[in-house]
Amino acid sequence: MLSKRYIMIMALSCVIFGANTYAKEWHVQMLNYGSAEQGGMIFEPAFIHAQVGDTVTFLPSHSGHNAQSYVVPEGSKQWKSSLDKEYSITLDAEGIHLYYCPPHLMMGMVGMIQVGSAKNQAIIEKKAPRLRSKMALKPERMDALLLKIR
Ligand SMILES: [Cu+2]
Repeated sequence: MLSKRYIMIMALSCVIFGANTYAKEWHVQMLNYGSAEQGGMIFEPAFIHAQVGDTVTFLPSHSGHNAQSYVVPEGSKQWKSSLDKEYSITLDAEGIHLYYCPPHLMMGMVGMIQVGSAKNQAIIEKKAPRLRSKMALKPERMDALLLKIR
């Protein structure tokens, strides 16, 4: 038999730790250059598979960048960070966020956050080509992101 005291402690632990046990904090660096293979002007990591309740924080590791949503999951609001400022979003709906760095879209600076299941994949695939057409350099980065959707 479990003692009442033990049960009480377990119940309290659930209250204190339960809600946040599985919420994860992700960090995306905004960089002027990555590895030789990645090239310049990148979000690192560029693709994240997160869950509802997780937080993603964009870090201005190098200056001159910001992040702005292009497509968000149904039920989520469009978002935009300020230049050179740390910025966090809490992922509140399942689906995919496709985002970019406005100053460096032309140089292929795009990223993707999949939250849970890829509910809006069809919309993403319909709208991605338009963003891709503005990527004068490294447009293949968009193709690579689309292939990572699960
Ligand atoms: Cu940038």
